[in-house]
Amino acid sequence: MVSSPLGRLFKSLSRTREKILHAVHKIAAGKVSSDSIHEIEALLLSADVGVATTEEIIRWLESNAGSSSVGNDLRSYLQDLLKAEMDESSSAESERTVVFIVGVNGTGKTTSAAKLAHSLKSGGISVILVGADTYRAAAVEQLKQWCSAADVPLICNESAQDPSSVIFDGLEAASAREAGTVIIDTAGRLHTYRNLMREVEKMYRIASTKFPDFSIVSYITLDANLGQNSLSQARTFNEHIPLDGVILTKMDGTARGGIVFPICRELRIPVKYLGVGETLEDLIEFNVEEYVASLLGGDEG
Ligand SMILES: Nc1nc2c(ncn2[C@@H]2O[C@H](COP(=O)(O)OP(=O)(O)OP(=O)(O)O)[C@@H](O)[C@H]2O)c(=O)[nH]1
Ligand SMILES: [Mg+2]
Repeated sequence: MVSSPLGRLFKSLSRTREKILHAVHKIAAGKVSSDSIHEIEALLLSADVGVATTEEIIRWLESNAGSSSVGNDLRSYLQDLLKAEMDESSSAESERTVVFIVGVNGTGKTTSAAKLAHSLKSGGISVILVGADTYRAAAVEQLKQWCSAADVPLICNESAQDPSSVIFDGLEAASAREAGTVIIDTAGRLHTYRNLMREVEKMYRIASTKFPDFSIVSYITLDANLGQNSLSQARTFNEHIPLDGVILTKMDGTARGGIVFPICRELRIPVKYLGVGETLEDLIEFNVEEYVASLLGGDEG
């Protein structure tokens, strides 16, 4: 059983790593033909590293081909590419924070909300979950089960129609209880449905205008298996509410774990967490060094 977070990350990235390492070994051998460049390009693209980053990596590999330290140098190079875009200053969840979890249907919002609640609680922060998915009857039941597993209080209203009213009630209750972090699970919505996107705006507005004591953080869940499609989801959500970060879910088992590069470098939204499974423990705080090490076959944690 792989138990440490780094071990789980390493395991999750195994299929992506296979592709990247195959590419690196080709170029490290020092024989750069146009055929091998095409092959490397195809490998990087199929790992969803994105066109722009693939081109940059190829240029870098060409000028470093044959070097005995190409593996280590590539590690620093990839770390620098990502670090340039990571917003180190934006703090994660602290006291009096509202965390909005938004995203397209089935991308892992509810599961991630529960995992995050569990992780914050384990770190000593008092957490309340608010179930603002008023569309599906089963949504509250799903959240109830998670909250009971994580031993976190849940505020919901099974008869409510308007998610903003649930959020209002939830934040009022949280204010009274002096809860530290309030995590809001929202309904899945297609980014192309304008009415649903306006509803997100309204929810965000309620929290920001009526509850100024809370700072707001909003995260979008993106399913790593959706590859480049997820970029347009995040772009559109970001036009409606300011996104502070990405929770990249279902990293376990995907061969497209390179998607972190276009998310950070093209969207310029930092990846904050990685979902690596279906249990409460399967959420990893994103860290550039650990991610790149796992991608290139560094030490298994
Ligand atoms: N393997 C794996 N499965 C995940 C992960 N995150 C979520 N899932 C699974 O994905 C499915 C959908 O997850 P939910 O959390 O219900 O997704 P959602 O975004 O809340 O869905 P809607 O509310 O219907 O929009 C469930 O079967 C989860 O167990 C992950 O990191 N890894
Ligand atoms: Mg849900």
